[in-house]
Amino acid sequence: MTKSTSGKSGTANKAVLSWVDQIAKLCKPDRVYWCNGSKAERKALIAEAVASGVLLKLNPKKRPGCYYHRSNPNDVARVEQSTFMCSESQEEAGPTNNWMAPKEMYERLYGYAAGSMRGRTLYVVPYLMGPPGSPMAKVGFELTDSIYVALSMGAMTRMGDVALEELGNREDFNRGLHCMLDIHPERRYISHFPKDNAVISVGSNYGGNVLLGKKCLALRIGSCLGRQEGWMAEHMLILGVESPTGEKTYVAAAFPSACGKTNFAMMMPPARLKGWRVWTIGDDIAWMKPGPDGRLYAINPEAGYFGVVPGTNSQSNPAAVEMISHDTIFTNVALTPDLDVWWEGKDGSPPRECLDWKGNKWTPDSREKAAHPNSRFTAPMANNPLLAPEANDPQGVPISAIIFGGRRSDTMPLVFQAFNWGHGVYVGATMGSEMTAAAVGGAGQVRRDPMAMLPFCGYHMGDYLRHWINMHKAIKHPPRIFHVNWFRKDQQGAFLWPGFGENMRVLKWIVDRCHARADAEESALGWVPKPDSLDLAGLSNFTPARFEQVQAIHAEEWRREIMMHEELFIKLHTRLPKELIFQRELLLARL
Ligand code: GTP
Ligand code: SPV
Ligand code: MN
Repeated sequence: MTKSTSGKSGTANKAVLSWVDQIAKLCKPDRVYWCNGSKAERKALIAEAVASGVLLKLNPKKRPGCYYHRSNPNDVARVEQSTFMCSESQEEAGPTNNWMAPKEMYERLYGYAAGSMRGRTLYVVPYLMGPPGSPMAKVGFELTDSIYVALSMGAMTRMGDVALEELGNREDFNRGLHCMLDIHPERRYISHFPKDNAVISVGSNYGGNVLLGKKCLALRIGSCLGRQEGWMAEHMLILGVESPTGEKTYVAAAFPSACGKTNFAMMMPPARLKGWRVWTIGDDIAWMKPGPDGRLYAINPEAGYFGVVPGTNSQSNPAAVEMISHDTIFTNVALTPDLDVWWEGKDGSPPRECLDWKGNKWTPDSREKAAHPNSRFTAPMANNPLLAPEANDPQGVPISAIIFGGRRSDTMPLVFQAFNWGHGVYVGATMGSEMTAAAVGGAGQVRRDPMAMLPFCGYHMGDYLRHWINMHKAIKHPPRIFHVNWFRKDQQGAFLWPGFGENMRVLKWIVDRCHARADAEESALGWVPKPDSLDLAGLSNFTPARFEQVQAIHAEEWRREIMMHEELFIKLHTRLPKELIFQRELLLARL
């Protein structure tokens, strides 16, 4: 029943069929193509994308199975000002989301969608978020006129018949519609309708705006579902740490966009920490639910990585270098004359000449960057040499530690541990980070980004923080909570901490803390490693003075920091859990 062939529907699910029919009548495509997710189909779709110029085949000797894509230069990142939560009331969406009444938004977007696929193909993309058979998995459909989106969804999710099989005749699927229109910022809307489990995205063809399983379903709609159903949808990587004795400890970490999740999840530890290994379960999103044993279990709903390219090299992320050496789609990097790709921070020296991400001639003297700072790779997780087999475990993995971390040049030390869950929620809730190229506008400015979810929480942020506090009661053995900052700088503007693989030293302390075998001392912020409880041997130039500098807590910086906590709290005041105000008082007293 669920075997589709040559673009025909492979489902008898009436709710699906009638909705697809309704959208096709609205958008009026010349052709409706149902994706089945087979290898043969992928090959055929790629050939079609190459023929129409959407993809360029890269040099098969240098990058077998790889393709190059350029997005419209006005469409290179998520756009938060065009992202809307169309809840029943504005109060539900809260002060951190844009809101429009659902009826009004439907009218506007159906207006744009009407007839917009004339002369085009509508791809019906069924997809499954989560391992097949997982009680936490969810099915979505993306109806899109973008072959780039159909192909990307094929790498990022479990796409095709597998999703139809999982859904059967149920009606609880996410209804996603994506219309490219003319890729104009004025007609760009990424709109979510939590009551209908629906998403409509128009006017973009870039990443998080249009791969509707990712930020739209797995986080914005997912966070709404999680609150109702007693689980958590988080902007977190998931990794497994293997110790020299073979013990495995699972860790989830929330860092804001372009702040190091993919790198941390694929970390290669330094030789010094012999026998310690990291395995990837997910690099961007975690769905977490209390299990029968009282621990918090996490799955990665995705099946691929849409990762930041610049800075990827054999020092920073050797596993990613290997992963993207084949069967990868590159978006907005530079193109070399021999049909390979280049980006700032790649191994080796820059090409003498190439085409930049816009297609203009570029030389090392050019003032602009060759690759867009938010250029990305799209690769299936199966190609990650560090993939943990548990990434396909329907039950997920039990989380021992949750780590929060922002990008902060000052104020925040390298690492500290929260005293308890309530304090940890405060640490996550008040997290600040410098904005990055992953979203349009504001790069470099510090803003509050609670749990790295500011752009992704689908309802009132105050209620979200309440949900975090409530979850404690549902988890008998809650994960320990930590905060890290890889980005603190010295007076000269250089990073104090070497980062990347060396982050294993911090992760080891975190894991050892979870197993009650690492020392710590109390500070105003929380538990911090004693100078000798963090293994720093073999780190060149990392003197004890440097360690003190990276861990320092400066009173005047913290006075400013707490004022910034206050700004967020004032914004959320009508629904801010009182527990957080209490935590703030405790912090003030400790400082
Ligand atoms: P999204 O996919 O946008 O959610 O981002 P992400 O959190 O997965 O970020 P990613 O790992 O791709 O890192 C983004 C940028 O941070 C890259 O340019 C990295 O080079 C840089 N970065 C990652 N880890 C470290 C680190 O430990 N130290 C320093 N200095 N930079 C890092
Ligand atoms: C992010 O911005 O957090 C990303 C990239 O992971 S995107 O898919 O564009 O949202
Ligand atoms: Mn992300």
